[in-house]
Amino acid sequence: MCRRSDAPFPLAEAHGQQAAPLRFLKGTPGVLRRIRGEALSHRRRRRSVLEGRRRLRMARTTDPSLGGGAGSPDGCPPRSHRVAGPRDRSGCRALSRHQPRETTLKLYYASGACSLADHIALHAAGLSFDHEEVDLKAKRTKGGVDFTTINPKGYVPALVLDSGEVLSENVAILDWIAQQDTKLAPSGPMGRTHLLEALAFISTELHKSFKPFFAGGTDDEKAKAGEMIGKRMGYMAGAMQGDYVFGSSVSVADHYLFVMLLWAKRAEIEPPAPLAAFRERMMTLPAVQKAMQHEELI
Ligand SMILES: N[C@@H](CCC(=O)N[C@@H](CS)C(=O)NCC(=O)O)C(=O)O
Repeated sequence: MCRRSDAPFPLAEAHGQQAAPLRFLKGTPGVLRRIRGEALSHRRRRRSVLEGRRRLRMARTTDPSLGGGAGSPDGCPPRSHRVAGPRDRSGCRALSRHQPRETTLKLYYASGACSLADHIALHAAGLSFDHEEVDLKAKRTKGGVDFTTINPKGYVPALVLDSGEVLSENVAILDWIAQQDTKLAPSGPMGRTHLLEALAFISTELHKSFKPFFAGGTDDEKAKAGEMIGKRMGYMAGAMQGDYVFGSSVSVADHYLFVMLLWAKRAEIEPPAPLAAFRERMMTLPAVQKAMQHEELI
């Protein structure tokens, strides 16, 4: 007859199953193997959950901008910001709704790089965020962290979301920001699609064409690239629907295009007149001023 062993079988009990003594399973190796296999996979799953929690707590402990550090020995946000109740996935108690939310949104950038577009967009969206400069040659953050542990691609921009998820690629980050503040995207049922169309053009046809200027291209390569950039800027100038890409209001596509125009100036490429005027207009926007001042560009 079945007889419960005194020895606990914690994994089964943790999953609400009856504790099954191994002794009882003697002589039924197939069943034993199956149950052991199941127990192992529970164990493995549990280990990976615990590892995820440990990593999030570690990040919070070492990086105050990720919601912890200061005065929180367990790596969670300060006690005063938490409420009683169940713990979240990282093992911390929930944040109180009556306390200011800890900012975990964080932009990794390099001064004057394409990440300036995201920097401007975050300000334009009125989001509260932290930022840290990255040394792109050494692949180290200002704080001395190996940047490839944050973005394995090793390039900026990288945006750490509140969830801890790391977003890379200008098109995705700018689209995400525009979803947080829909004023930064054109309206209408096709608005987002047209925004992605513009962002993809700026990313793949303009941004990438600058490579010879930043990656030690020859004079010939630079001349060819400059010609191509001029043509594509000509297209962009003709497609402008008003003062900005989509008419009278500024979108994240304008932020990205503006950075391309700053690069054009640096590379001594003369943009078409409407885009030169657009660059000056953009320079007056508070979000642009704030981001450029922070990056010590003005
Ligand atoms: N595909 C990426 C490219 C980003 C990119 O080109 N980043 C440059 C700065 S503008 C960078 O970090 N370069 C350093 C490297 O690639 O090592 C995107 O569109 O976001």
